[in-house]
Amino acid sequence: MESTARITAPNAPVQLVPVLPRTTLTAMVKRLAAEHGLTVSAVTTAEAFPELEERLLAHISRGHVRGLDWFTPDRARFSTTPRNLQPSAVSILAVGIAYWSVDPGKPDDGVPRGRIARYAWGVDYHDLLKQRIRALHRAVEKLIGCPVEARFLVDTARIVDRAVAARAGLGWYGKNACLIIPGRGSWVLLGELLLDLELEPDAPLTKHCGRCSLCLDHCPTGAIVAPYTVDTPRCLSFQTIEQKGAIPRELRPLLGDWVYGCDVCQEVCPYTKAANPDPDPAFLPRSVENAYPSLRWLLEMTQEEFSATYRDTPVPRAKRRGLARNAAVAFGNVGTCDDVPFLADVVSNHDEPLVRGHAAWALARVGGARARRVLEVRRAFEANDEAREEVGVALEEAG
Ligand code: B12
Ligand code: SF4
Ligand code: SF4
Repeated sequence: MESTARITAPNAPVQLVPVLPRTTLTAMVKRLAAEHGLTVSAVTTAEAFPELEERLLAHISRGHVRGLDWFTPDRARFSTTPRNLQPSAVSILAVGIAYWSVDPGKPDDGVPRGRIARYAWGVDYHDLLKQRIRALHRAVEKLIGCPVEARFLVDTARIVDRAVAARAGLGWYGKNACLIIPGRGSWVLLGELLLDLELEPDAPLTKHCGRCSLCLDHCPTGAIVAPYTVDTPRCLSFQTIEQKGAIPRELRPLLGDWVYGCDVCQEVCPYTKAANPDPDPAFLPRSVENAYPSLRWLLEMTQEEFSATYRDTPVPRAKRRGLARNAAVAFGNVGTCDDVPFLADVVSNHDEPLVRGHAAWALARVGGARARRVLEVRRAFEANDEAREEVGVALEEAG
């Protein structure tokens, strides 16, 4: 149906706007989005998501978001009604930035190295998306010639980004719960622009995974407990980023070399594997430590080095302490008996008890009986209760 652009911003000058057919206006807004560095965009209405509310409440009651304290039933209900955020919203422009670029690969230099999830190699996508969305909003106002009331959202708990993008037809749900965007796979970060502007909604895509189950089969921890359902406490992304305390012992061997996030369920996906590279320089790692950091360096870095290396990237969310803890666990998985003296030093001297405790676990794993003497001494001298307990369990495991 051809209709005109409706501008209802409270202080909008009446009919300064050239009357544009809705489809034309929508095409112009999408073109502007692309010109402002937003790789993909699609439109849905600002109506509520009643089915999603049921899904979220069931997800919470089954314990699948345990550990995310903000993920409460109230928050879930709030997040399924976009007009709670902007009562005047008529349309939502779902946008995304593709971040798949060239993988420099883990250097083959004999240095034990960890692995950072791709989305965190370069600049923090929250800042980048917000900047680009804000610039797009200004461009839309300029196009129309009057103020447009809008709200910018990127990864807030106040709206479910994938659900909005799915209804807008930007992509479709994979069984790994990620939104798969045609031609880009799931290497796309999502955001929204709530607009007081009537745009032509797009239709949801009908595509699905078919019989494939590669992501469920390959998830290192079995966190994809059923198609489309990730059990957060088992997900390595949660454990390496959001977990502030100890990583559960049974998950530590499954962490492999991941020290920040995890990409396995995306890397094995045929649609994501076939993604077109989009070399947005913003997502390229500044140095090897931003993609494949040396585990030794992570365990020795000062706060200043941590801040300088990971400035403006998403990594500071884990804090120096969390990243070093993850490095200790990764050492337990990829280290060899040559690393025993280094790990013994970390167990004895790291300034963070959390890191000393996890290094004790790693030491027992790579050092076996050779680790016993160090661990016995540490059990006698460790002043922190939790670290001492870790040392005690590690001693039993050192055999
Ligand atoms: C909490 C959270 C997490 C948690 C929980 C993840 C989860 N799957 O629930 C943890 C910390 C584990 C996590 C991990 C990751 N996350 Co995260 N995370 C979020 C956050 C803040 C909320 C997600 C949420 O509400 N989850 C609850 C579940 C129930 O919702 P959902 O997975 O979005 O979608 C479900 C329902 O909507 C439902 N559903 C609704 N309608 C329909 C319709 C159909 C047909 C079907 C089948 C299903 C369905 O099914 C889905 C699966 O249960 C969003 C940002 C946001 N505000 O939305 C980012 C977000 C989902 N994360 C993102 C990313 C990149 C990641 C990681 C890849 C990071 C990494 N490399 O380590 C991993 C991927 C793990 C995975 N396989 O999901 C991106 C995803 C982009 C994309 N293309 O999908 C988002 C959207 C952030 C962003 N703005 O770009 N994340
Ligand atoms: S991010 Fe890693 S741990 Fe989490 S569901 Fe995907 S493969 Fe599993
Ligand atoms: S790996 Fe297979 S099942 Fe998993 S999201 Fe990709 S296509 Fe779907």
